[in-house]
Amino acid sequence: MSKYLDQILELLTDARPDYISGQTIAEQLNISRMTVKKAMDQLKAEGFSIDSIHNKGHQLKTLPPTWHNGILASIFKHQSLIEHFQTYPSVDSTQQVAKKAILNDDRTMLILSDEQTAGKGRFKRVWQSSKGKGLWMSLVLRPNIPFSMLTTFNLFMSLAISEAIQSLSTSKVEIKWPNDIYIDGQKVCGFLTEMVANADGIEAVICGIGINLNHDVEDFDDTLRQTATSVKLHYGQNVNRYDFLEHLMQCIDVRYQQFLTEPFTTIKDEYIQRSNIWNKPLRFTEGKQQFYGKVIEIDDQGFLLVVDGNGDFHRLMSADIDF
Ligand code: BTX
Repeated sequence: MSKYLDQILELLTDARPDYISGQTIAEQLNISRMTVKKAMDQLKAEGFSIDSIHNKGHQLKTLPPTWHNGILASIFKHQSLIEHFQTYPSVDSTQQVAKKAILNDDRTMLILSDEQTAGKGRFKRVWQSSKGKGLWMSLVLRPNIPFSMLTTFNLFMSLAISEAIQSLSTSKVEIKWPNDIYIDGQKVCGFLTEMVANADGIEAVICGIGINLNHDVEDFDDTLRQTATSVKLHYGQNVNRYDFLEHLMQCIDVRYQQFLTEPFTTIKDEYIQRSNIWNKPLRFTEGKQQFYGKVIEIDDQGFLLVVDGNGDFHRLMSADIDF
């Protein structure tokens, strides 16, 4: 097992769509050409689509349908949001992996897995995360902000995620306050934000994002078939997960910088345009309390103002909404 696979994958990805010679790889990594050849054979044996031509070198023809640190390192070389990546074929939950990872590491991070065996939704619900079909990731950010500012974090994130999905979807992508993204009345993405704090303030914000990317209808189990959808179903073809992730992270970076420097009012109109909760009767569940009502507005702090059937007003920071 070569220990240079990640570095070689990074160089191959850097060179795309061109070829890179075995000699250049050997020189850059300070290893022998025989070591390069062995690593290349191993990558091919693992299923990577690599074209090798004598006197020309090696070319990574297509990006694989699985996550690899070396490819991510190449793609994210010039961004500053994420300092560290971890990728896995399978984990229980990327949120759990992230929580363990930050115990002895204070960098910003991205944790990605091809599959989650115990993906978490909010309130201990299950998030179905079938192998190779979606983007199951946890983003660890380190905002140096007071606790009170966090109330609007999800609003900025939901705009970023919906914009990334909209770039591929032929139908309108909508935000269902506070944590879901919908297309044509079906859920394509759910995300949740958890905070780790100490006496001095916020240590980390861990944002877990689940996006159904390449599911066909039959990939959802019976419980979700009516209510869930995927990006592919509104794009008409398979989504390249690396390209999508790259674009998503650009959208997140833009909205995150805005979150750090500007008030919610800056994006309030855009947020309202994208939301699917207006002018309809809705059922709200907040803890054990449940009531029917209509949304009046989102206030400048990102709270939802709702009037119920009795004419009573509610100011909600988080709730489950059913149409
Ligand atoms: P939520 O509690 O709002 O949504 C969970 C509900 O959504 C479930 O009860 C089910 O009805 C439905 N659901 C479950 N899986 C899917 C799916 N794949 N597509 C559409 N609907 C579904 C939303 O929670 C927050 C989900 C965050 C998931 C990410 S994935 C990466 C990270 N790691 C982890 O364990 N969770 C987060």
